[in-house]
Amino acid sequence: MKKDKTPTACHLLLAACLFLVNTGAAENGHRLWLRADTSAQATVITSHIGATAVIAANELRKQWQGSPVILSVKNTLSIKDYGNEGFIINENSQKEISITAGSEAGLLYGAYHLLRLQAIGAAIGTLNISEAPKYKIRLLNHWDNLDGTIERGYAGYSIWKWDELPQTISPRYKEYARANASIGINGTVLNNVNATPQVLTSEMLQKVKIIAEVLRPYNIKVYLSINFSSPMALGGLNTADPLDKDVRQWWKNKVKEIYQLIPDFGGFLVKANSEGLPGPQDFGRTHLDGANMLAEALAPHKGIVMWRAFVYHPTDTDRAKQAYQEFTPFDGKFLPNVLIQVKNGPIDFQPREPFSPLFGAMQQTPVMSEFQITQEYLGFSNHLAYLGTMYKECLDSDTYAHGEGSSVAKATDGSLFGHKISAIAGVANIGEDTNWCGHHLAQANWYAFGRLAWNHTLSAESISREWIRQTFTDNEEFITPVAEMMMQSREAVVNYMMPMGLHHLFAWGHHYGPEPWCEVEGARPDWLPSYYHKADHTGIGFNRSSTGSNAVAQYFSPLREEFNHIQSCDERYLLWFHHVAWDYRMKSGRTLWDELCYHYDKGVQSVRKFQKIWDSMEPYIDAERFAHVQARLRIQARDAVWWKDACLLYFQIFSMRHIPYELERPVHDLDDLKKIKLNMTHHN
Ligand code: GCV
Repeated sequence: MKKDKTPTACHLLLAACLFLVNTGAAENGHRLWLRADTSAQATVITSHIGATAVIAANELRKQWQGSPVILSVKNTLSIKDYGNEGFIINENSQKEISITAGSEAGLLYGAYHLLRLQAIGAAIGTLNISEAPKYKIRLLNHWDNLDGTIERGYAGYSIWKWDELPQTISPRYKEYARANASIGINGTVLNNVNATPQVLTSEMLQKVKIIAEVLRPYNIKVYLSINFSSPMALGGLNTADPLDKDVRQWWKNKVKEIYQLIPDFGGFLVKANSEGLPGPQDFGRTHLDGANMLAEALAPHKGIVMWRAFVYHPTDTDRAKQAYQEFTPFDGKFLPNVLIQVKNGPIDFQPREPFSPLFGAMQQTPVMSEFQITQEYLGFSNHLAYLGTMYKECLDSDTYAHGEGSSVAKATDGSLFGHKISAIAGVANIGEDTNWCGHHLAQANWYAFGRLAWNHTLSAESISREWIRQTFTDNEEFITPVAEMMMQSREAVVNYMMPMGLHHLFAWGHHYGPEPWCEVEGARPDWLPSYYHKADHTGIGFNRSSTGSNAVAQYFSPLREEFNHIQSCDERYLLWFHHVAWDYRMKSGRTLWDELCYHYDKGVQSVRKFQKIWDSMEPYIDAERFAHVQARLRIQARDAVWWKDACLLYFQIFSMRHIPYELERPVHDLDDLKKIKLNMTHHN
């Protein structure tokens, strides 16, 4: 019989499917790194019926492709070593796998661990694993406002739909909880540290309660940022003085109300007397008085206070020294449920800063680090900047607090100073964009933060590789070059924005583009770039050595001396600590000016290289994500040239030297660049 050559609907469908396989199926990135096949039907045995154990079992049933798994919670001594959230995974001679933990939360993390091993092709050989988180509290900080906007958010509006709550529960909440649990995040601060008192109204708390209920089975507690003047704004009191008896009672009542609704509420995050926010100093009191008052209200419920050290006054002395000066005198005086939350660097999430000297200096108070996952100063969600390397750079920095080997990680995870509580926070880059983070590759920063919060000894590279493999493909032809590109990406941003310790060269009104020349009449000096770069005809950089502001003295020896001397100072921080002559000889043999030009140029060339790498990756992944990242890299390449030209042409006014002839020439005129005003509204 002659075959009919006319294509049927079936043929067309098949052709369409083959086309999609070849080119990569349409893909919007919504599934993050959680892409395992869910048709596994694994045998999972457990007698635990709590919601968290049920999630663990169901995740395994749907995704685990191997031997039967037995889940059990035990309180044996061997398990206690792994803390409440740790787990042990073993395989016996009958090829049964057991996940044993001290709590259902441990089972959940064990299940996700096993599934991750499977997803990255590492669930091989006889399994014999034990894990416990390095930090007890692993938090996201959302800078989400109650009106749905997000401060420094670049992935759309907030995922928290306060208008719809408590009646309507967005399916996103559960997806969010699952993604976080899969990387070990166990807490989230729902609202902006620039907090409105309204977050504590009874009506709002009913809404918070609903979110807490969705997150709870995933072992995620909710926390809130509070406004220090809430007793006045909400309670009608005429003061918020932390030593006032009525104020103290108001907070106790409010806390009680919260715990009646949310019995496992985590606690408060507080930004006080910082950037115009109210605080105890408004009433002649101290950070200590304020933090301890809240701690006292929360303690009976096992809640904590995370009091931020991001404080600085509008003076013309060195802003980098202020937090240390304000907080170290209170060391040892805070109540046991207070943690001091410190940004990774002494200023403010710049592309590169040395670690804050508060890490290591406050030894009798638990200090937690705050990292930015959102890229406020790193090109928003337009630029590729894999931050695993940046988090590691800070966590691995040696504070020398107890001699060599006193890393920031050890100074904050409780091990160096013997603290019972330990925490780490990351300012979320999550919004309602379909792909959650704006840039597909920015999902890696959320992932890397979670993985390092669980285990800060992991390498940034191994995290990037496991993330790529789960998110895109197991093809090494893709993983290796993309991982290399990610590993170099943050350094590239530092190079084209502010290399060698330069900082805060951002435009007024937003933190996206360059404006090293920015002068605003009447503005606080420490919100202006010239306060930081101090470029003049003799050189450039902020003298924080012993002949200058002496900020180096806030570090322990021998780091203090290392930073203090221009010859021994790590060149990555040179202009952070020194005002350096334009013809100073760098280790490369070049003059400072030439070296600066080389760094800016290198930043631009790196992004060009990323474009080439990415374009050659087209055959390996779906067309949609490929095109999206490609478009973002184009923006980044243009922005990198903008940054380079703006900074070099401007600093050239002072250096009066030419850009080395072998480097790319500027393509912009300084006067044109000075006219650029982006339409983004925000203070400084
Ligand atoms: C939440 C910087 C940011 C502000 C942010 C502040 C903070 O100044 O620009 O948007 O406010 O840090 O961390 O409190």
